[in-house]
Amino acid sequence: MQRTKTLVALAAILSAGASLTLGGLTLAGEPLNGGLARIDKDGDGKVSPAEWTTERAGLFKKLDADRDGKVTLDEITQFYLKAAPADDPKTQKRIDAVTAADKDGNGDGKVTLAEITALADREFKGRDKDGDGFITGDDK
Ligand SMILES: [Ca+2]
Ligand SMILES: [Ca+2]
Ligand SMILES: [Ca+2]
Repeated sequence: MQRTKTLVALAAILSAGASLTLGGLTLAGEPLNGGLARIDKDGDGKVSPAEWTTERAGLFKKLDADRDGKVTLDEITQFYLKAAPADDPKTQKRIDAVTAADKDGNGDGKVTLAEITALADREFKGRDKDGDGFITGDDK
């Protein structure tokens, strides 16, 4: 009977979404939030550096409306205004996030794929709080 009780308790812990580590093997961690789950293409519950960079490169392509390989503030603004109005605080945050790539690059007012990739690298390292090389729900 003791064994049955233990299994019931284990099932309760797992269904609560808690992280349970047995001998270094993590059975279940915090799930990824919506935005990160979308980036997690292979669905393993972790965002790898490759998945992160691929997402950023995909965003760059969408932003570069005239496909000249550079994203201007105008292109960024037009893109995000389709998602939310100008007075939505999210709009300015999204615009700032992309223009930060230019400030970290050569500051010519245009963002290149190289600049956005370099920024993505640093963002990834900043979000991988426990430094295990992946962004997971446990990185808070
Ligand atoms: Ca993944
Ligand atoms: Ca462009
Ligand atoms: Ca991590």
